[in-house]
Formats: sequence, structure tokens, C-alpha cells
Amino acid sequence: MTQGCENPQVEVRARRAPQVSYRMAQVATLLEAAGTLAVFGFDPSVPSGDDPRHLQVALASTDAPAPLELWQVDGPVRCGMEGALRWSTGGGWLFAAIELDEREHGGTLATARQAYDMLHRFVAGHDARHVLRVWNYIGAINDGEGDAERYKRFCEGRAAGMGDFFAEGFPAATAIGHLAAEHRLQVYLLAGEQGGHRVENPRQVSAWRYPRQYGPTPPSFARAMILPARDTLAISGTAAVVGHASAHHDDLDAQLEETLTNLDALLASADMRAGFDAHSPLKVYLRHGSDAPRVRDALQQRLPGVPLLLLHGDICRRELLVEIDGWRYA
Ligand code: 3EB
Repeated sequence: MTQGCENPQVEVRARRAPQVSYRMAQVATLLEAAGTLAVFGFDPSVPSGDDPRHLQVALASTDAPAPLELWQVDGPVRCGMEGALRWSTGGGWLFAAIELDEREHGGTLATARQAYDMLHRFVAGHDARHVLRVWNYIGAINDGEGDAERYKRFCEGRAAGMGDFFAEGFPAATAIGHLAAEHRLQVYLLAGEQGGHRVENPRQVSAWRYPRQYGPTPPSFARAMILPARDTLAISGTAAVVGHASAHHDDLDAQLEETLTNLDALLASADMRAGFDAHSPLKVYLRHGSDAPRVRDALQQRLPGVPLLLLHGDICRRELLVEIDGWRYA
């Protein structure tokens, strides 16, 4: 920028992270607010809106009325739709979402491949081309035996669709089974102008190194991502996995405790101060919706003041009952 500048390394200032919050409000009100990048509803029976920034997630909230999730950025936002893809961009960030019907794309594997292929081609055309965080919602995720289990087929297709776009490392991610029509695949992402810093959990084997028993293609995700300004940790779906094994099969309380231990380990691994607070929204996925009151009580005790959004969905291993993802602002 400056002529005759001695130092050719022009420092690119990283943009402030999107602010994520849960709101009891009308979708239209949130879409009109300044800097709204995306609004998520959690009622599979409601279609996504005409505004590309409104995504209706295929998972149901266990609370009625359900809160909305809001992503806000600094500055004006542009948005659009391109076929199955909806997107918005502003403040140096890009939101993109795709929904495909497995019946139209040749099944679970081929549809996941197609979704990732379309998403990375789309993202590659934008300034914000570093995919930092991805959410995957798959129908009937535990159906099928052995390598034919739908989650494992999804993992194969995801890896194929990623191609070498993620050669620098995988994004943080969540993959959860929804209970809506099983042929719906939903994938949405957050990308930024700069790469983030991947974080692994020392208590867990990195997912891409899982042994063969978990499927022919290991899951392609990082345990968490420090956003470029280092002001935020995007936390992947975290469950009671220790090493590569599921701990405390079918024991909800013990799995919840192990999950919290994993979340603490992630914060430490990211060099962030311990604990979650009123600015750290967490999403809790429950295999049994009826566990919601008990889990909410337990978490309110353990993480007082933390905004919680409880969703009814299947975890990608049959013995797991709970998984948590979310955000921690520094
Ligand atoms: C685990 O630790 C639990 O396939 O994208 C968590 C987060 C899990 C992301 C994914 C799967 C994924 O393996 C499952």
C-alpha cells in the first residue's frame, strides 16, 4: 500500500469473529438487524425462508418455543442463492449452505461428495475462501451395518468431495443425524479471508487418524479452530470419545462429564483461559429428546450462565447419547 515501504510483509488485519447468539425473536426481526449474516431455525417442519440467510435446520429443538441462532458481522451483508446453495457475505466472512436430496444424487456417499464439491468450488471464488467451520446434518445417520452405515458412507463421500481443497488441514466440524426425511443432506459452513489455527485434543486421537474399525475413510475434521483474529474458538462436535474409543456406553451422566472434560482439554490445548461464560453459546445434541430436562439441569449446574440450545439428534456412534459444540470468545 505505502510506496517505497521497506517491509514488504503488509500485515493483513484479521476481522472480528462473527458474533453468535441464541435469540427469542421473529426471523424477520433478526434478518432486519444490522450485520445479520445468518439466522438458523430449529424446526424441521418449517421450510427455509426466501431470504438466503435464513436456514431452517433439519433438527428439532427440545424447547418450545425454540430460540433462533443469530450470526452477526461488522458491516454490510450481501446474499444470494445459486440452485441448491444459499450464501451471504460481509465483514470478511462467508456463510454458505447446501441442501441436497440423496435420491437425486445417487445415495449417501455420492450426495456428500456432490455437496462438498459444490461448496468448495463456490467458496474458492470468494475472498473469504478459508473454510473454518462446517456443520453436517444427515438423515438416519446410524442406519446400515458395518461399512454400509450411513455415517461411514457420508465420511467417504465428504472426503472425496473435499478433494485437495483441504490439503492445508481440515475445518472444525459437527456431523449429527437428523430425524426428518432421511434423504435430506444439509451442510453449511463459515469461511473467512484468512486461515485459522487448528486445535486437536490431546485426550483424543485425531479423527482423521481413527483406526479402520470406524470405517474405510476416517472422519475429516479438526477438533476446534481458532479464528484468524485469535479472538474466538470454534469448537467441533465433542462427545465422550477418549483415545479413539467411546467411553461410558449408554451412560448419559458419565458421557456428559467426559464431554465436559474434553471441552476443558480443548480450551487448554488452544491456550485459552478455562471455563465457559455467558458469551459462549453451546449446542447440545441429544439422542433421546426426553433427556433434555436432565441434561439442561446438569449443564446449568456445571456451566452457570452459558447459553444452551438443546437439539434432538442422533450422534454418529450408536452408543453415544450426547454431543456438544459451540463457541468460546476469548
Ligand atoms: C467423534 O469424536 C464424535 O464427522 O464431522 C464429532 C465432530 C464427530 C465431527 C464429523 C464427528 C464429526 O468422533 C463424532
